[in-house]
Amino acid sequence: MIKGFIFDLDGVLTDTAEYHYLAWRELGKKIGISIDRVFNEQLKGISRTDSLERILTYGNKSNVYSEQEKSKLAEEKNEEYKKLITNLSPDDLLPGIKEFISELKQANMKLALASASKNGPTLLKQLGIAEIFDTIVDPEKLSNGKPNPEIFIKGAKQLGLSSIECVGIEDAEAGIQSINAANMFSVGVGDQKAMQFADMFVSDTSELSYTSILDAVKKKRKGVER
Ligand code: B16
Ligand code: MG
Repeated sequence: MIKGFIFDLDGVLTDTAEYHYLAWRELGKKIGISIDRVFNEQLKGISRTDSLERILTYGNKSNVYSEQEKSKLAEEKNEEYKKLITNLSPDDLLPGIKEFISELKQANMKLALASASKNGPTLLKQLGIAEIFDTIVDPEKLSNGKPNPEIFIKGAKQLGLSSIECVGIEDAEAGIQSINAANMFSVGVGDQKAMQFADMFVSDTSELSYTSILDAVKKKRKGVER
């Protein structure tokens, strides 16, 4: 029986991916690495420090900076990102999210946030949904980022639930891998190819519905029992 829903943030609740991209592109310019939107796809769901490593590898500069310099670069990117999200408001919730969350709350579902973003708590406040969430997994306390299942397993634990009692919702390939490895029902939003391993796929957040997800969970579990 499903009792909780665990959400990714960027790409599911709101579209901050564009701002992450703009901030990384800006930093890239300063260090002589040019990145585009295609490359940026690989950074979705990936932590700030791991994103920087990927960018440096991509630009053949992985051995150029000391650890201290790298943390300064990551900090610079975050300052730029924070500037870009200052005006984020409840109007920036992706289509249908407000209604979907109300539907879940009416059905007494517990809600957790499993975002790799250290800006998650601030973003939930700005989006006006901080009070609705029961818990937020702190990405600073994780030993492993997505695709490792740790973040979703912790989300379920913090809700006082087991993995099979939860549904995870993601827009990144690494995120779907993380949910599946946590032994949770996975719902993928967005690009069908990137979401190919999700248990259920919707192309747009406006298609998210509690009843259809529940039906899909039941269908999958019946198939397993057979
Ligand atoms: P921050 P999610 C992720 O959010 C983003 O997809 C990823 O691009 C970003 O690098 C990561 O958060 C860390 O964000 O720099 O704010 O700590 O998709 O896991 O909600
Ligand atoms: Mg995401």
